Amino acid sequence: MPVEAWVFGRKITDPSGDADPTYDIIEVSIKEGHYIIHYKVSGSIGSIGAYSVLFDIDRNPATGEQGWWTGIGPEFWISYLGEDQEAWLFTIGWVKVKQLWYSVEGGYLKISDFTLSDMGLSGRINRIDIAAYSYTKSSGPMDRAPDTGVRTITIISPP
Ligand SMILES: [Ca+2]
Ligand SMILES: [Ca+2]
Repeated sequence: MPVEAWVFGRKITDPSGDADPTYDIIEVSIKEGHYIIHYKVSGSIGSIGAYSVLFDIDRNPATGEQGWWTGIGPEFWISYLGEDQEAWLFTIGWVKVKQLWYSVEGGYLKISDFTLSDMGLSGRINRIDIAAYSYTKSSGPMDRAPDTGVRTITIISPP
């Protein structure tokens, strides 16, 4: 993917129909200001689904969490764990960093209340890689956006 200036609200899109509708990611975006993730699947957000946005903040897939997420190497990720009705910011080893607020509105899962500083990023310009996953705890990954690779973005913190 080409490097692009971060435009808050820009969507990471994925084809519809390439997974079970509960897990079939069609778009993910992050809004400016309160850093709200908008996560949309082609069906309904699942009560037993799990949806994650992965942040490879050192842009090195060899560092960070591996397992299902080999090839991305996220240092931090935000997950909505449907069966637990919780959204968390995690770091390596599934260590909980911060509990987040979420809602399901208009077909979107909305997760908010996280900041760049929660991931050790300053207010300077930061370039990071991002990908999204839907998965089940028993079966693993169900869909990914983008389907291969990551989206490299430059975050320019609001003044
Ligand atoms: Ca999809
Ligand atoms: Ca990494």
